[in-house]
Amino acid sequence: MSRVLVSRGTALLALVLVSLAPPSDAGAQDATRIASGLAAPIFATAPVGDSRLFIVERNGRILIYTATQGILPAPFLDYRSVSGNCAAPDCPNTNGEGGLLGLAFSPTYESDGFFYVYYTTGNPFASRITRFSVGPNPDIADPTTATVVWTTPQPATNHNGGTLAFHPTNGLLYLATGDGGGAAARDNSQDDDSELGKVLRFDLSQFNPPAQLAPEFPYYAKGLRNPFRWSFDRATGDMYLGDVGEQVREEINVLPDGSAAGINFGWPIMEGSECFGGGMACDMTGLTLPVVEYDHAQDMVQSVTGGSVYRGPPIPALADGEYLHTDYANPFMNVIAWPSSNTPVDTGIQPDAGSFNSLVAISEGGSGALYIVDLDGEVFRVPETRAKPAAAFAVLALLLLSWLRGASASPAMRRAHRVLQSSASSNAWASR
Ligand SMILES: [Ca+2]
Ligand SMILES: [Ca+2]
Ligand SMILES: [Ca+2]
Repeated sequence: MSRVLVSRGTALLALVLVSLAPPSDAGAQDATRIASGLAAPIFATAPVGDSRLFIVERNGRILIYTATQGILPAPFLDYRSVSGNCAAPDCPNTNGEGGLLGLAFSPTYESDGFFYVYYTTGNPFASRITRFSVGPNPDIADPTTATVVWTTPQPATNHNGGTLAFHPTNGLLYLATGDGGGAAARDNSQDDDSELGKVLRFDLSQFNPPAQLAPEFPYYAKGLRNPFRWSFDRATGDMYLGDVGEQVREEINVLPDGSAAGINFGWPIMEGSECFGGGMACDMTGLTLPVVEYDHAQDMVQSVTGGSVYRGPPIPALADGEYLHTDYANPFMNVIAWPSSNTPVDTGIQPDAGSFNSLVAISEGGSGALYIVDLDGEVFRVPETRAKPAAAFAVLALLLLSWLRGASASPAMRRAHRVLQSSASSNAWASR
């Protein structure tokens, strides 16, 4: 095809596209940026029913956001080493994939004021759960109430997991741990005597400080590599675990509520549905495979960020029960409607300001609204509407234009490559 023909074809196509374009609803699918300029925000949550959003900064602060006041000037908690509120070696240690990684409010927070944080600390490196209490001012926690609940040694600074949460009804605190990090630590995930690479459950009614609390044994589930972000479906109690892969696959795993202890997610025997080896025979007997897999090369992914099931007020953007999730290296906004479908659907959600860069959480506020946390300093609220037809139309238009121009990759693919390349060198959660 000659240059002239391409040019005419492109112009003709553009005319056709303009004439067929759907009514404009620009911005309808945009996520609202609610905060920027934060210091490495890594998670957000709130007590059920609370209108405030508690944003966790990796270096050891927890900030409060409200719709009317924005980020409150005083942090809810400052547990950074520079604050004077913690003493080494208990302060959060941000080496490798470490830091203050998770936050969970007591199911009875309104009456007991307890909240629990998960962080890496110390020298030698360790993972820890510590309990705090809110102070007389409901927007300020009391750092002097720090009470260590549980600690486990970490063989390396990567693969520490990052999320802890209370089951929506049974009162137990759940934590998912990574394999510990480094090739030598992989076997921890299948070792029934190691707390690493597991889902652990804690019965806090048995907590008697200063003695630390042991998790349930045998552990609830095993065979995880680095389940950095996971969440409960608050309506069903099912656990959705994003498990960061090694060389070829990223995983979304579902652990149905009420499952007996002993679920084995397969690492390092399997990476996704492929044999990994890891010095172990590839025997799939009794293993639970992921419900969704992303392929590193084909899907331009590197490090899954498990998200949340939408159970908020009815909105057009997300159907009740859809699970929104993403990837640290390729910030897509996909949903699955498990268990009826495990085929990811692109929501087309984009930010209204700033950009999606290094997404480390899609988590729930107190009403069930979802928030997207970007480690580069931004936090977004998921929009109430989404323009599926417009998004589909745009993709179709881009594909047609690419074809006419003879391009080998779509703009979306090129964007994915660019994001992947720009983040590869600093991607803490995609360690290999
Ligand atoms: Ca580790
Ligand atoms: Ca697995
Ligand atoms: Ca950003």
